[in-house]
Amino acid sequence: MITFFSTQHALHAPVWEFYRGQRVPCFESPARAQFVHAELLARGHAIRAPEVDSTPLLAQVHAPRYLAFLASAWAEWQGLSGGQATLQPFPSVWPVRSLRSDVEPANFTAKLGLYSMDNGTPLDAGTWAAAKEGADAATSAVDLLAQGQVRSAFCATRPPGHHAGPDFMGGYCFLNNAAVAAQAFLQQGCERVAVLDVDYHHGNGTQSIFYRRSDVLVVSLHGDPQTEYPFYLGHADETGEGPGQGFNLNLPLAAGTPAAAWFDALDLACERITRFGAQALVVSLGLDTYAEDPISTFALQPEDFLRLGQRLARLKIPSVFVLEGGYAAAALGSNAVNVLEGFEQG
Ligand code: OKP
Ligand code: ZN
Repeated sequence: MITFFSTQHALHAPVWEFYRGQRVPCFESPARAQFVHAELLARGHAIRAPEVDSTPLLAQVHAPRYLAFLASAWAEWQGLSGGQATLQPFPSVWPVRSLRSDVEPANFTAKLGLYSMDNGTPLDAGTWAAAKEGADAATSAVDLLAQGQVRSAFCATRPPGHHAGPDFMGGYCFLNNAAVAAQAFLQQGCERVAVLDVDYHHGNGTQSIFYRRSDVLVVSLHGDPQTEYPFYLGHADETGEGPGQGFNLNLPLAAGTPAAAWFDALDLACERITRFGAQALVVSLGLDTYAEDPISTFALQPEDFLRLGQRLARLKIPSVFVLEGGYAAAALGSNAVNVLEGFEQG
């Protein structure tokens, strides 16, 4: 499969996050993309650098003031941190219910809270550059498919994107690459695009971006938000709103769900995508459904990722895969490439 990768991902390398009351090394690390890159090379897949600028599409997916904040956040943080490169900004205050989020404060910490859904998504000096490269990869992949030579492509990028909403970051995500890809397909003339999110965590950002629209169907299989991140979205009764009514499908599964039940849900997801008549598919490819994932509870084995790819191939829709989660880093490459090769086997 033709894949997109850039070493710029490594410019986003925050050192630690909070986990159960402790400072722990970031689960979402540069090593993840390195393992994927190595496996793509080893198994003979073509690797290209992203070359198409996603700026116009980003403006359709994210709010201007959020993009402006992200692009300048590190420079602004330097004023508060005294330029100490090891200090990471974390939000400490949020505009919850009854507080105003329509006015952007001048204070940096206040802005950081306004544009964050959690304190688990540290910004780094190169966050903007790395995230922008991921959005450029998504745009490049769709452009490649639009040229008509190939019917699938994969973006081996990080940080992930599916938790990033119209105007907020969260869950290790800053720019919503899957939404950028969907928007790019529309721009190329598709009338109906499906996003299928198979990451362990509900893609709340993608859902929110398209919640009131019928041109992009969003379908997600994920750990039940009653117990799993992102907790505040991803329930089965979220079906879309206004013109988007009926164009959002959530298939939450209890923590610990075995692989057989996961594949049953995948069938339901695929049937909905077929009934929608999607002309293009964006797959938010999280591999944290793997049994050995350190922060997730599903039970997929390496061979199940081949089977996932094979099932998606049966949809017979031009498909762009974008990398989301997956934190058993050493197995991430082989699990991801298994999906791609399963897809190519059809
Ligand atoms: C991102 B993706 C608190 C730990 C919570 C949030 C999980 C984000 C998963 N520091 N982490 O969907 O794989
Ligand atoms: Zn995830």
